[in-house]
Amino acid sequence: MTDLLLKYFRSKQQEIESEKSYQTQCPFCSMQCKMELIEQTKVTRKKYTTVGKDNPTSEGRLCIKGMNAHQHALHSDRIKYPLLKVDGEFVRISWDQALDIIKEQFTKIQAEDGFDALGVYGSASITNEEAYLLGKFARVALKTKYIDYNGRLCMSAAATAASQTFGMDRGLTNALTEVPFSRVIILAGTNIAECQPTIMPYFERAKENGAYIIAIDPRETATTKIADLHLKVRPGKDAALANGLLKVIIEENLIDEEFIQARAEGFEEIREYVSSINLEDIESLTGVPAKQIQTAARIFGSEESGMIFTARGVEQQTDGSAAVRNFLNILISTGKIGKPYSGYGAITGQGNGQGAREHGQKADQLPGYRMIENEEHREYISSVWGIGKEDLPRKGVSAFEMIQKIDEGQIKGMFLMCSNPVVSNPNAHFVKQALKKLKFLVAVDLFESETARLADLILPTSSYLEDEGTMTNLEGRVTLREASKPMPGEVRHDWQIICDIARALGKGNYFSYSKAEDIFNELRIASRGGIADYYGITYERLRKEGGILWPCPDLDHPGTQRMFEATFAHSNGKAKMVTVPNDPVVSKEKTCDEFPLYLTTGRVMSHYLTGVQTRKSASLSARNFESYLEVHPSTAKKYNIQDNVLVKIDSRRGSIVVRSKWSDKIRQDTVFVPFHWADTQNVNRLVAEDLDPACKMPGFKVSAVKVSPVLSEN
Ligand SMILES: Nc1nc2c(c(=O)[nH]1)N[C@H]1C(S)=C(S)[C@@H](COP(=O)(O)OP(=O)(O)OC[C@H]3O[C@@H](n4cnc5c(=O)[nH]c(N)nc54)[C@H](O)[C@@H]3O)O[C@H]1N2
Ligand SMILES: Nc1nc2c(c(=O)[nH]1)N[C@H]1C(S)=C(S)[C@@H](COP(=O)(O)OP(=O)(O)OC[C@H]3O[C@@H](n4cnc5c(=O)[nH]c(N)nc54)[C@H](O)[C@@H]3O)O[C@H]1N2
Ligand code: SF4
Ligand SMILES: [Mo]
Repeated sequence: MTDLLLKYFRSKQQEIESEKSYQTQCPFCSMQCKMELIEQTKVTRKKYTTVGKDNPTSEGRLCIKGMNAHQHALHSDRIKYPLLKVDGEFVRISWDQALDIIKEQFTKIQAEDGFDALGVYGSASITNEEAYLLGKFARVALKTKYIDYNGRLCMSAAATAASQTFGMDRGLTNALTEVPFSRVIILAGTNIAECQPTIMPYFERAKENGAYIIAIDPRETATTKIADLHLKVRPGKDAALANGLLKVIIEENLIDEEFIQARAEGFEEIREYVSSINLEDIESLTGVPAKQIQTAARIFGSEESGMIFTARGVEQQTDGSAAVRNFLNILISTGKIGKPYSGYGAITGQGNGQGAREHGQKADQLPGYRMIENEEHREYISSVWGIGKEDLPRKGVSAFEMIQKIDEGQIKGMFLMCSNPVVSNPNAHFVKQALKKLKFLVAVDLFESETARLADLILPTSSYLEDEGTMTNLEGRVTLREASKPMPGEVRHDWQIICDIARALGKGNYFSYSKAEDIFNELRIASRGGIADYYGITYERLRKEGGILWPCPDLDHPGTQRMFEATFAHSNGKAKMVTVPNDPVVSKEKTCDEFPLYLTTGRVMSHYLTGVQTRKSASLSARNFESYLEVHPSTAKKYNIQDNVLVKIDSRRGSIVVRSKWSDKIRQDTVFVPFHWADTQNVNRLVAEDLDPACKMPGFKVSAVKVSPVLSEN
């Protein structure tokens, strides 16, 4: 038998004619798991296997998305040549033709309507080098103030909150290795088990070590399962819930008076505010029993170390940044920051969600987390770029506001790189109509996404297997994504495309790089002395050390494991606490007789964002091939909705049709729909366009809707 097996394996091995392997990192979430794609060429076909590689963050683990990422990258639908829309159909053209057309159209639009008639829409799924270059491209090559990116819909609330409270924003204040030793952990509006699956062992180890875990989510999820206490909050009520927790902590004297005195300001106003509210009101606002609020507050207040993590459940709200600040108030009141096993984490979303928010893709930002309206910052960056300070545009507007400017006719042309706003922005009908008004839209993508389909010109770009560059993961650890697979067809890297267009526009001398590392070396200088200082990080060090946590100001700096040990980043060194009202400044949509249910939106394990990539993967889409409505059985019965039938969901903006999925894990006043599908299943057709005034985050997590069966029984 053993001989037979040996013979069998040997014959199998002989079938393999050659084997190649490619080192890379997963193109999806912020864990940036390192992995290797093994390509075996057999007589008749190629076989691909992805394996995890050891590294300080994911420790060699991979989730199902990483394992199957090659399925989209190798898919026959990849765009391989520039495509021009002629009479409504895309036709193949050469790069020279594409660049000529861009030059002609961009020049014409700007000649007629000024530099700011062009907008740039970027992404946090591109490398640091590309994010940096796109910001420079908008300001130096196009001279427009209008640039923003999809991270606005993702990390902007947490980033604003951390910047306002701490004086700077690095997603996790501590390395993940501290999590297993923390005594109490709050997971607020985060579904790490499905969204960053390879992070879970850190929390499981914490639990084994006796940590008490508190989850805050309107639904029971794979993440809330690991919690000792689940606060099943009503959507959008996190700020009020945090006030309830603060009230108990302050009134039961579980605060760290010494820490507050030495390290923070604004505490007394909070003490005063919470003494004016009562727990019963918080209970009726949030739907969380007062007893549970007391238990959570007492445990969090009395343990010696503790951490709070937030993600989009808390943040994608019209008061998202304020709600996060209220959780930071809890952390500071109890002195649980800047110490071992204590700290804050905004669980970053996209692969380069951290790095791409630091180096100038944001409307008001310059590289190294510098600000475009700060005169010293303008001076420094214009000298790095070799332009006059007065030639550097001023600040523009946020991602969704750019869409509004398109609708109003102020922005006439757009350069879109690595995003699918028709599916990802709120009020999807409006977004589609607005984009159709553009005189000229260029989309750079791997595929003909729903938005690329609206473009006049699509430029084909390289995937994670082909495009080398750095990515900064959720810890703030800068990593080098090796990539060596040859590009298919006439595909070019995002950074090459930016340089090619700059050259066509006569700005080539500012964009003469021969490889990603050249751009990184310029970024190091541009970020030097800034908040997000990458100066001490080099490709050589990244290869040797496997990743470095910023800030890293010089070549022998080891990187920063834990933030705020001695001071916060405000000029007086103190954290700024702020009173957060129960009711937000921009009121959220309320349920009413016509729209009696709260709709909240989010993700499933097997799909990624607007699904353009994961819907191409057979293994992933087989797990969830269509969208669904998660609804409590008693709610479903009330509205005559059977399990597993088509349901129409209406809001004030529009309607969609998805399949019902009964679940007693969700609140009875709430329904949930994931956002990975397009067209008639695009949940953003239902979502309102109100923005958080501080950070311009849309309120993706609360809409008022009604549900009805598509086919009634009789
Ligand atoms: N599988 C998968 N993984 C991903 C992604 C993906 O698309 N698919 N996307 C990546 C990106 S870019 C991001 S930003 C992250 C997102 O990661 P998460 O923020 O963890 O994901 P979401 O599912 O959007 O929302 C998290 C949880 O918030 C809950 N929630 C909804 N409304 C509220 C509320 O009002 N309050 C509270 N407390 N909770 C609420 C939802 O029920 C959900 O369980 O994931 C990253 N990882
Ligand atoms: N209702 C609702 N809406 C949401 C959210 C929610 O929770 N609920 N979450 C929001 C969040 S957190 C996010 S991050 C946004 C994301 O929103 P989007 O940015 O619109 O989502 P993606 O699906 O990542 O779009 C990326 C596009 O770029 C392409 N692409 C992939 N890799 C590359 C590359 O390397 N280069 C280039 N040029 N193209 C590439 C992909 O094929 C795809 O078409 O959605 C937001 N929208
Ligand atoms: S999706 Fe995230 S957790 Fe899963 S393999 Fe990719 S980077 Fe790792
Ligand atoms: Mo995101």
